[in-house]
Amino acid sequence: MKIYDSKTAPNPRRVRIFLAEKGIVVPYEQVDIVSGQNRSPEFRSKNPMGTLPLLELDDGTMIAESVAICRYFEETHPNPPLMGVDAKDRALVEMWQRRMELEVFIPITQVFRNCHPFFKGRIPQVPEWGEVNRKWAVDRLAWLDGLLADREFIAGSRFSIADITALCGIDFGKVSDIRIQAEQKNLTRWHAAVSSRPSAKA
Ligand SMILES: N[C@@H](CCC(=O)N[C@@H](CS)C(=O)NCC(=O)O)C(=O)O
Repeated sequence: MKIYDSKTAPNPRRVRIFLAEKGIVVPYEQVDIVSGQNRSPEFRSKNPMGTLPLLELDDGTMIAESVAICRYFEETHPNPPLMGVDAKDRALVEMWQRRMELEVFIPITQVFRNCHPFFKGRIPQVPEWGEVNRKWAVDRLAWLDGLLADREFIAGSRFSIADITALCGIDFGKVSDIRIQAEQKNLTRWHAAVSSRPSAKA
Protein backbone atom coordinates (compact mmCIF):
# COMPACT_ATOMS: atom_id res chain seq x y z
CA MET A 1 0.00 0.00 0.00
CA LYS A 2 1.15 3.56 -0.69
CA ILE A 3 -0.21 7.04 -1.18
CA TYR A 4 0.83 9.28 -4.05
CA ASP A 5 1.23 12.64 -2.37
CA SER A 6 2.23 16.25 -2.90
CA LYS A 7 3.60 18.04 0.15
CA THR A 8 2.47 21.49 -1.04
CA ALA A 9 -1.07 20.75 -2.27
CA PRO A 10 -4.18 21.06 -0.08
CA ASN A 11 -6.09 17.88 -1.01
CA PRO A 12 -3.24 15.51 -0.17
CA ARG A 13 -2.87 17.35 3.14
CA ARG A 14 -6.45 16.40 4.03
CA VAL A 15 -5.51 12.73 3.84
CA ARG A 16 -2.21 13.17 5.68
CA ILE A 17 -3.98 14.90 8.58
CA PHE A 18 -6.72 12.26 8.64
CA LEU A 19 -4.15 9.45 8.85
CA ALA A 20 -2.10 11.29 11.48
CA GLU A 21 -5.21 11.67 13.66
CA LYS A 22 -5.73 7.92 13.47
CA GLY A 23 -2.06 7.10 13.97
CA ILE A 24 -1.91 5.21 10.66
CA VAL A 25 1.45 5.07 8.90
CA VAL A 26 1.38 4.57 5.13
CA PRO A 27 4.37 5.16 2.84
CA TYR A 28 4.07 8.30 0.74
CA GLU A 29 5.48 8.74 -2.74
CA GLN A 30 5.90 12.35 -3.84
CA VAL A 31 4.54 13.30 -7.26
CA ASP A 32 5.82 16.58 -8.69
CA ILE A 33 2.86 18.77 -9.67
CA VAL A 34 5.15 21.65 -10.70
CA SER A 35 6.79 19.65 -13.49
CA GLY A 36 3.43 18.06 -14.40
CA GLN A 37 4.36 14.51 -13.34
CA ASN A 38 0.74 14.05 -12.26
CA ARG A 39 -0.39 14.63 -15.85
CA SER A 40 2.05 12.14 -17.38
CA PRO A 41 0.66 9.06 -19.19
CA GLU A 42 2.26 6.90 -16.49
CA PHE A 43 0.44 8.63 -13.63
CA ARG A 44 -2.80 8.89 -15.62
CA SER A 45 -2.73 5.13 -16.10
CA LYS A 46 -3.13 4.96 -12.30
CA ASN A 47 -5.56 7.90 -11.97
CA PRO A 48 -7.06 9.19 -15.23
CA MET A 49 -8.02 12.43 -13.43
CA GLY A 50 -4.31 13.21 -13.01
CA THR A 51 -4.90 14.38 -9.43
CA LEU A 52 -3.48 13.79 -5.98
CA PRO A 53 -3.88 12.23 -3.49
CA LEU A 54 -4.14 8.67 -4.79
CA LEU A 55 -4.16 5.52 -2.65
CA GLU A 56 -2.75 2.32 -4.14
CA LEU A 57 -3.81 -0.83 -2.29
CA ASP A 58 -1.70 -3.99 -2.17
CA ASP A 59 -4.05 -5.70 -4.65
CA GLY A 60 -3.45 -2.88 -7.15
CA THR A 61 -6.74 -1.07 -6.55
CA MET A 62 -6.42 2.69 -7.04
CA ILE A 63 -8.59 4.95 -4.89
CA ALA A 64 -8.63 8.65 -5.72
CA GLU A 65 -10.74 11.45 -4.18
CA SER A 66 -9.66 12.57 -0.72
CA VAL A 67 -12.90 11.67 1.02
CA ALA A 68 -13.00 8.22 -0.58
CA ILE A 69 -9.48 7.58 0.72
CA CYS A 70 -10.50 8.79 4.17
CA ARG A 71 -13.57 6.55 4.05
CA TYR A 72 -11.37 3.53 3.35
CA PHE A 73 -9.26 4.22 6.45
CA GLU A 74 -12.31 5.08 8.58
CA GLU A 75 -13.63 1.59 7.81
CA THR A 76 -10.32 -0.21 8.38
CA HIS A 77 -9.33 1.84 11.47
CA PRO A 78 -12.56 3.05 13.12
CA ASN A 79 -10.84 4.69 16.11
CA PRO A 80 -10.76 7.52 16.71
CA PRO A 81 -13.89 8.11 14.63
CA LEU A 82 -13.54 11.10 12.30
CA MET A 83 -16.66 10.55 10.19
CA GLY A 84 -19.31 10.22 12.89
CA VAL A 85 -20.29 7.63 15.48
CA ASP A 86 -23.91 6.68 14.73
CA ALA A 87 -26.48 7.19 11.99
CA LYS A 88 -27.39 10.76 12.95
CA ASP A 89 -23.84 11.82 13.70
CA ARG A 90 -22.47 10.30 10.50
CA ALA A 91 -25.09 12.17 8.49
CA LEU A 92 -24.28 15.44 10.27
CA VAL A 93 -20.52 15.02 9.79
CA GLU A 94 -21.10 14.27 6.12
CA MET A 95 -23.33 17.35 5.81
CA TRP A 96 -20.66 19.60 7.32
CA GLN A 97 -17.80 17.98 5.42
CA ARG A 98 -19.71 18.55 2.14
CA ARG A 99 -20.42 22.14 3.12
CA MET A 100 -16.79 22.75 3.98
CA GLU A 101 -15.79 21.26 0.64
CA LEU A 102 -18.38 22.99 -1.53
CA GLU A 103 -18.61 26.33 0.26
CA VAL A 104 -15.06 26.91 1.57
CA PHE A 105 -12.43 24.57 0.10
CA ILE A 106 -13.54 24.63 -3.54
CA PRO A 107 -14.10 28.41 -3.80
CA ILE A 108 -10.65 29.00 -2.29
CA THR A 109 -8.96 26.57 -4.69
CA GLN A 110 -10.92 28.08 -7.60
CA VAL A 111 -9.35 31.48 -6.83
CA PHE A 112 -5.91 29.87 -7.09
CA ARG A 113 -6.74 27.90 -10.22
CA ASN A 114 -8.26 30.86 -12.07
CA CYS A 115 -6.07 33.74 -10.89
CA HIS A 116 -2.62 32.38 -10.06
CA PRO A 117 0.20 32.35 -12.64
CA PHE A 118 1.00 28.74 -11.65
CA PHE A 119 -1.98 27.49 -13.65
CA LYS A 120 -1.41 29.77 -16.65
CA GLY A 121 -1.10 27.53 -19.70
CA ARG A 122 -1.99 24.44 -17.64
CA ILE A 123 -5.75 24.95 -17.51
CA PRO A 124 -8.13 27.48 -19.10
CA GLN A 125 -8.24 30.34 -16.58
CA VAL A 126 -11.17 32.74 -16.10
CA PRO A 127 -9.91 35.41 -13.68
CA GLU A 128 -13.41 36.91 -13.29
CA TRP A 129 -14.66 33.53 -12.08
CA GLY A 130 -11.75 33.47 -9.66
CA GLU A 131 -12.82 36.83 -8.26
CA VAL A 132 -16.43 35.64 -7.89
CA ASN A 133 -15.06 32.74 -5.86
CA ARG A 134 -12.88 35.07 -3.78
CA LYS A 135 -15.96 37.01 -2.65
CA TRP A 136 -17.79 33.76 -2.03
CA ALA A 137 -14.92 32.43 0.10
CA VAL A 138 -14.60 35.64 2.09
CA ASP A 139 -18.37 35.61 2.78
CA ARG A 140 -18.15 31.99 3.85
CA LEU A 141 -15.37 32.69 6.35
CA ALA A 142 -17.66 35.28 7.97
CA TRP A 143 -20.45 32.68 8.02
CA LEU A 144 -18.13 30.14 9.66
CA ASP A 145 -17.16 32.67 12.30
CA GLY A 146 -20.82 32.97 13.27
CA LEU A 147 -21.31 29.21 13.18
CA LEU A 148 -18.42 28.63 15.58
CA ALA A 149 -19.89 30.96 18.21
CA ASP A 150 -21.71 28.09 19.88
CA ARG A 151 -19.74 24.99 18.95
CA GLU A 152 -16.17 23.84 19.44
CA PHE A 153 -15.73 22.16 16.08
CA ILE A 154 -17.39 22.50 12.67
CA ALA A 155 -19.72 19.51 13.09
CA GLY A 156 -20.32 19.99 16.83
CA SER A 157 -18.40 18.90 19.89
CA ARG A 158 -16.06 16.40 18.23
CA PHE A 159 -13.13 16.97 15.84
CA SER A 160 -14.00 15.46 12.44
CA ILE A 161 -13.17 15.33 8.77
CA ALA A 162 -15.19 18.54 8.39
CA ASP A 163 -12.52 20.37 10.44
CA ILE A 164 -9.78 18.86 8.29
CA THR A 165 -11.41 20.01 5.06
CA ALA A 166 -11.99 23.51 6.43
CA LEU A 167 -8.45 23.79 7.82
CA CYS A 168 -6.78 22.71 4.59
CA GLY A 169 -8.97 25.02 2.51
CA ILE A 170 -8.48 28.04 4.75
CA ASP A 171 -4.72 27.56 5.05
CA PHE A 172 -4.45 27.29 1.27
CA GLY A 173 -6.27 30.63 1.00
CA LYS A 174 -3.11 32.44 2.10
CA VAL A 175 -1.52 31.99 -1.31
CA SER A 176 -4.46 33.99 -2.75
CA ASP A 177 -4.49 36.45 0.17
CA ILE A 178 -7.74 35.04 1.60
CA ARG A 179 -7.32 35.14 5.37
CA ILE A 180 -9.25 34.93 8.61
CA GLN A 181 -9.91 38.50 9.76
CA ALA A 182 -8.77 39.69 13.20
CA GLU A 183 -12.35 40.46 14.23
CA GLN A 184 -13.43 36.87 13.45
CA LYS A 185 -12.74 35.72 17.00
CA ASN A 186 -14.57 32.39 16.85
CA LEU A 187 -12.89 31.35 13.63
CA THR A 188 -9.54 32.50 15.00
CA ARG A 189 -10.05 30.43 18.16
CA TRP A 190 -11.05 27.34 16.13
CA HIS A 191 -8.14 27.78 13.72
CA ALA A 192 -5.62 28.06 16.56
CA ALA A 193 -7.05 24.93 18.20
CA VAL A 194 -7.04 22.71 15.10
CA SER A 195 -3.65 24.05 13.95
CA SER A 196 -2.09 23.14 17.29
CA ARG A 197 -3.03 19.47 16.95
CA PRO A 198 0.09 17.45 16.00
CA SER A 199 -1.75 16.15 12.92
CA ALA A 200 -1.78 19.65 11.39
CA LYS A 201 1.95 19.28 10.70
CA ALA A 202 1.48 16.05 8.75
N1 LIG B 1 -11.65 16.02 -5.78
C1 LIG B 1 -10.24 15.63 -5.66
C2 LIG B 1 -9.40 16.83 -6.04
C3 LIG B 1 -7.96 16.46 -6.21
C4 LIG B 1 -7.13 17.63 -6.75
O1 LIG B 1 -7.62 18.51 -7.47
N2 LIG B 1 -5.84 17.62 -6.37
C5 LIG B 1 -4.96 18.65 -6.78
C6 LIG B 1 -3.95 18.94 -5.67
S1 LIG B 1 -4.72 19.76 -4.33
C7 LIG B 1 -4.15 18.23 -7.99
O2 LIG B 1 -3.81 17.07 -8.10
N3 LIG B 1 -3.83 19.20 -8.85
C8 LIG B 1 -2.93 18.98 -9.91
C9 LIG B 1 -3.44 19.47 -11.21
O3 LIG B 1 -4.63 19.82 -11.31
O4 LIG B 1 -2.63 19.47 -12.14
C10 LIG B 1 -9.95 15.15 -4.23
O5 LIG B 1 -10.81 15.38 -3.35
O6 LIG B 1 -8.94 14.53 -3.97
